[in-house]
Amino acid sequence: MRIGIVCYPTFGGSGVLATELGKALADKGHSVHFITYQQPVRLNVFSANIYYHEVRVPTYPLFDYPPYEVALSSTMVDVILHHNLDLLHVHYAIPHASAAYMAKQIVAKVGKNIPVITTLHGTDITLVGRDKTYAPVVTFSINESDAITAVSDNLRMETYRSFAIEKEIDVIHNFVDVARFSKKPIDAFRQVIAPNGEKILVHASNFRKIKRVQDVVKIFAEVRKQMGAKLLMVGDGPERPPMEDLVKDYGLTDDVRFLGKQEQMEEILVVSDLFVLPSEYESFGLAALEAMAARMPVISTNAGGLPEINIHGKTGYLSNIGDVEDMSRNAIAILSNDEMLSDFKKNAYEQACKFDIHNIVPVYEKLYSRFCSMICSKLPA
Ligand code: GMT
Repeated sequence: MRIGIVCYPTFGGSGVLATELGKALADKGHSVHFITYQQPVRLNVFSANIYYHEVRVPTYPLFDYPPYEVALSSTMVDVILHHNLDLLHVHYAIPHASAAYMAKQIVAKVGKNIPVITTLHGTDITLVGRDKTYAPVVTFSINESDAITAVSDNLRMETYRSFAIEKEIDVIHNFVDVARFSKKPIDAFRQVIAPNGEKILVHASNFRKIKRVQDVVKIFAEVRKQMGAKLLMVGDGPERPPMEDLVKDYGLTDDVRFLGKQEQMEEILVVSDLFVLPSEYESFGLAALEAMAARMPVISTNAGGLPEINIHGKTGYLSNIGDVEDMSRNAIAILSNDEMLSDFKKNAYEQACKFDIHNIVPVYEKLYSRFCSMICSKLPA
């Protein structure tokens, strides 16, 4: 099939998932056309089946706000027609679903039918999309999509709760390439980070308020009182300065490393012991799933879709939002008992395998085949 994928090209989970999906589809023989304003961060491979189309947004002195959505729709039209796409799969409703709707109408005028699949990822529904500035367009464009998917049962329910959606929303959980994240750890790297055998905790996010990164530092401070430990903070974002202040206030500067945005997450995760995700909301928590594939138990909140991946008392622990005391207690319990740590690591890995790329990508292919059965009868196995 010839598939157009539209996503945010940044480190956010929706862009990561969309890019990994495109790469997997290309490996299976489909032609995949990424349509984004920058090369997606995870699009770091060469494949004869992958095409990248950059959305250029011309500026003009009259515009205070360059019309990105118009440029996006126009680029979609161009790619649909010149590469004879079979379908468009847009990730994150704003503005991708409405831009796709516009493109669909334009190509229909020249007799081309392009099915549009919209995958909802989280803040497009729970935060930004709900804002009344965007809500009417979000509702309309979701309803006009030929198929709608959500990355968790929780997000599906939240979408029905917040918008007047008239169609069925299919849940297709996010996935991880388990083989990539469960590679053999490089001992030398662990030695550099934790030279005295300290336990390594990791957090990865875009450091926005919703991630409650200060809670990560508070939990780490409690762990550090009980044992030698190091904290790796991966990512960047607006909450970094107050978090750095907190690290200094606790006197933890030597034990906390800010690694910035990282493309090779697997190399960090495989040498680490515990992943901490105290978010106020996660539709899914892809970062936690990647950690689990690298055999890391997860200390998280019970918010949103997190209980769909992190199993309390098995792959990690779930606590109420902001309950730093409980999350600290759980982290210390896992890290101070080697047998328990090893059981949780094994369980985390087994749970991640349920969400392996090879199990989930065929579900997307099956969904695509609903809209182009003739073409899809020739789908690669
Ligand atoms: O978490 C973020 O702020 C980034 C956001 C995004 O849109 O890229 O992530 C959302 O989509 C991910 C992939 O489906 C999910 O794993 C994240 O849980 C979700 N984030 C939120 O719901 C806050």
